[in-house]
Amino acid sequence: MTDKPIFVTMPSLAPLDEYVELLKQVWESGILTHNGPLVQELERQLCNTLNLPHFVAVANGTIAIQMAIKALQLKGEIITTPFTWIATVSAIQWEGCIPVFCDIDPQTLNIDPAKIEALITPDTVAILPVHVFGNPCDVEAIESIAKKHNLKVIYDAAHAIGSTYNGRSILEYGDISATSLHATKILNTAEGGGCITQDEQLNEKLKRIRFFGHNDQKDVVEEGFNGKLTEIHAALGLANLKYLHNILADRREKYILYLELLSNNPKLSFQHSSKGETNYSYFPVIFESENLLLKAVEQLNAQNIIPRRYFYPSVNTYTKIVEYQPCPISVDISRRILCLPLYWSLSVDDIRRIANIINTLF
Ligand code: T4K
Repeated sequence: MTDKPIFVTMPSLAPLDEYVELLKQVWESGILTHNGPLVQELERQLCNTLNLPHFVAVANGTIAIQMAIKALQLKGEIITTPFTWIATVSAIQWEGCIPVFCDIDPQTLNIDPAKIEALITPDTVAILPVHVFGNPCDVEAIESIAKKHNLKVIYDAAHAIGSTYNGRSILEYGDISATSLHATKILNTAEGGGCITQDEQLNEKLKRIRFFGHNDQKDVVEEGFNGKLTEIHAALGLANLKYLHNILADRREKYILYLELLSNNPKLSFQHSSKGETNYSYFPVIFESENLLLKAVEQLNAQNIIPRRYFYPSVNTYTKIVEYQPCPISVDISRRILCLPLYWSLSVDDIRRIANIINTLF
């Protein structure tokens, strides 16, 4: 047993002195927020690193989804996945839209494109899939359905910085992608997020929505709110961004090691990627039954190892806030899936130990 708990994740943090060096600029300028120089620099560097045309940095990933819905002026039904964090669905509802749940593909754990069309009604305005655990959705199939039915596409790319599709950042796809820079994500600003679009005018609109609907002259030209990221958060993002490639490579190695250690276990199965390349941001394991999962959690917890049941329960069953709609695959998977610890400072020995605890259970 370890003294310190091993959590499902730990933030990747740059050396403190590199962060402090950036903070000195904030102390010197006195600019703490309102699209200051460090926010702009973070946006520029994210565009360069990920080869994106634009990046609008915002306060968190949830507000990024809300801003995307607002910018596209959506009112009506939005087809989304129930296998997600509650934020995907609460953002839809906060923007006055209705979530319609489409079941998932049991292999990729993403929305199943083959099930989308049956859910389209005259009130459908958009599709909002999630690149679950960084695994890219089948963006081509989704785009062709959207084109055929004249629907907008917003990707919840909260997990997906560093994931690619056809060699391009997955954040380039859809009318808008919304990502998260939360402490638990591959790249973090403690709290933070971003909206990404290819469309110049939409990009300008997103910037206005982030800042109360102000234009450059501070006139209020449309409905907006406060979605700003602070300079303190942007400084952390800039410090951490230098290490993004190392972190991605490290996750990939650790993910592959887990797979090697666990893939012969007949009681377990794993997320499959479709066409794109994941960023390996989580290591989800699907157990043969919920009972086995609960046993694994008990054994791991006894050793001070704290995995997490992402995503459980399936969001279509949150009947206090959504109308129940059946999605049997998502409900089944959500009961049997567990994310094992995976982060920069996790040692290879700990991964071997965790895999060993699981393998010796059965
Ligand atoms: N869409 C999707 C698909 C999402 O998954 C999320 C968020 C969003 C949208 C919305 O993005 P944000 O608005 O959050 O930017 C975490 C995160 O709060 C949340 O960002 C994330 N998804 C979700 C999947 O997980 P919890 O409840 O698991 O956090 P917590 O506090 O239990 O942390 C997990 C482990 O991480 C802890 O055991 C220890 C470690 N940790 C956590 C924090 C916050 C640290 O070491 N340091 C920290 O500061 O929610």
